[in-house]
Amino acid sequence: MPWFIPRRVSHRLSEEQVKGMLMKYDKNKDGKLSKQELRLAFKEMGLHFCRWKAGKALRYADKNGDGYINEDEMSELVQYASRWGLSIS
Ligand SMILES: [Ca+2]
Ligand SMILES: [Ca+2]
Repeated sequence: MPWFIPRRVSHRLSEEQVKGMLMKYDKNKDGKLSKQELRLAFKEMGLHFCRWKAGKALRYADKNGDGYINEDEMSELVQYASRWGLSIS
């Protein structure tokens, strides 16, 4: 399946659900997602090219430029990442 065609998901996840899932990957519990944490999250959600996508999503959503996704920036991240068809594995 070409990577640029979003995978169809049987049910749409709400933004809150996706946020909750992503925050489970905050391994060091600092309340922010680093690029490594994001990459792991994407990988476990079944995304291909997770390293590349994590970098792209981080650059897009990281509004204050600190290299991490905090709670405020999470909405941007979720909206951006949802185009890739996130799913619960
Ligand atoms: Ca973290
Ligand atoms: Ca940030």
